[in-house]
Amino acid sequence: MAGPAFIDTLVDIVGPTHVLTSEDLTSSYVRDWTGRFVGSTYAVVRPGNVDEVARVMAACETAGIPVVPQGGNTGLVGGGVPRSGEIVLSLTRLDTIGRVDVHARAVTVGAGATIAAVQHHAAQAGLDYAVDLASRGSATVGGTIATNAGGLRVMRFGATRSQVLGVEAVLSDGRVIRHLDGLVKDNTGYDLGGLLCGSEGTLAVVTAARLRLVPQRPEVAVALVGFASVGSAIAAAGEWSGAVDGVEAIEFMTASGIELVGRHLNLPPPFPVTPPALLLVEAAGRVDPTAALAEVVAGTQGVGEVAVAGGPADRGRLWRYREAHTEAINLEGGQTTPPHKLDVTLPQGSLAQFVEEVPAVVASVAPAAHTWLFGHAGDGNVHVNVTGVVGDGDEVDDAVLTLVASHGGSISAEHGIGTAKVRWLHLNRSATELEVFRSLRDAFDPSGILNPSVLVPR
Ligand code: 2HG
Ligand code: ZN
Repeated sequence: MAGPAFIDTLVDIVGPTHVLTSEDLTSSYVRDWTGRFVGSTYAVVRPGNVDEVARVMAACETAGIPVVPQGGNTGLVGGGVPRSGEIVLSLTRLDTIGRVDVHARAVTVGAGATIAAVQHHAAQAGLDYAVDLASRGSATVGGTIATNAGGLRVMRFGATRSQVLGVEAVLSDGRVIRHLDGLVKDNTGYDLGGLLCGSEGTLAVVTAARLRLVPQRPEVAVALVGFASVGSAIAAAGEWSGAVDGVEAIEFMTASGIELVGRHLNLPPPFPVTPPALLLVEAAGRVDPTAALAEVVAGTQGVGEVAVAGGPADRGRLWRYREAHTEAINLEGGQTTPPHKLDVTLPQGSLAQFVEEVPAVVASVAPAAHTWLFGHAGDGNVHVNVTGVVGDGDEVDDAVLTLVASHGGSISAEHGIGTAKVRWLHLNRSATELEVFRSLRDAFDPSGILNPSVLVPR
């Protein structure tokens, strides 16, 4: 374990103001956003460049001290907080953003740059970064690479892995791998950048990335559409994926979620009577998609009330119902019972049945709990959030994830495994796959100091 001499070593590398040891300074780094995953640390280290990251890692390896790399600490599966007293390596100071290469449509950015900052920078050059998520103001490029974050536009542009053209990363012994040329065609062996996407800080510490940018889509249409039943909403999501040009997001909500958001965040209901199920759909392109979207919506079975956004502010108003779900659910859970977040994907054909079944399955093991359902219907991705869970609530996770697996779904659509889902990874990954995972960890990090508690724990 780290001692005063080791702290001095860290101070020599990054300077005294960037080694935090007192509890009041480290508290926001040891606790996740929901308050469900809380740990402790001897020190938070905040290097300012890749050389400092390399020296910190070399020092940790020599001393045998485990490290949890951390970006904006917006993760939801307990993968970025020190659950077993590890040192926290915060990458937020590596926030440089390079010049946009307009012809190649790419930019090189530091791991600590936020998604909002990258989007803003790209916009100055008439481009956009395709990954978007409600936590855009805090989530960092490094963290979203480590978790292969998905977000709101996966159906059009893919998740983070599809945007990464190359990475710079520090290995556990301090050596640096750097492949940032970002050539469109580059068939020179293993795609290490692709492998680091979703590796959850277990293989190397991402310090920079070359990111693909996409053209801006200046004409945007957003509609909030009510349905009489969950089944008809899910069926419509499947239909619209292929039928609406430039569709970027089809988001699912229920009446209880809308009511919750209204109650905690003081939003007026979107319709006089909130329908049982709702889809928020966004399409964008060079040509105004409003008329085409309205036509497809009007021709869809089961559609009730429809609100079409009248301009950018109105689009924000409609999106707020969806984006505020996470915050409202946390407020509902309160400090003492933070929600269980089960981020899962189902095959499109099973999605409606799963959504109908899951509240009763949760109630069968936790009668006092409440199940909230929302998510990215266009990707088959439902966020099953459960509040009012007493104790560790493993029986809730077990019931939901077993149901997911029985439908041929994935126990983690976009948040990762972290420490929260380690016990259930076998539902999706064979023993042989897990052996290969362990061999990869050993190859990248033979001393076993990188994020030891997550994914396939050391
Ligand atoms: C979202 O889609 C995020 O808003 C968070 O993935 C989901 O709070 C959640 O469970
Ligand atoms: Zn999501």
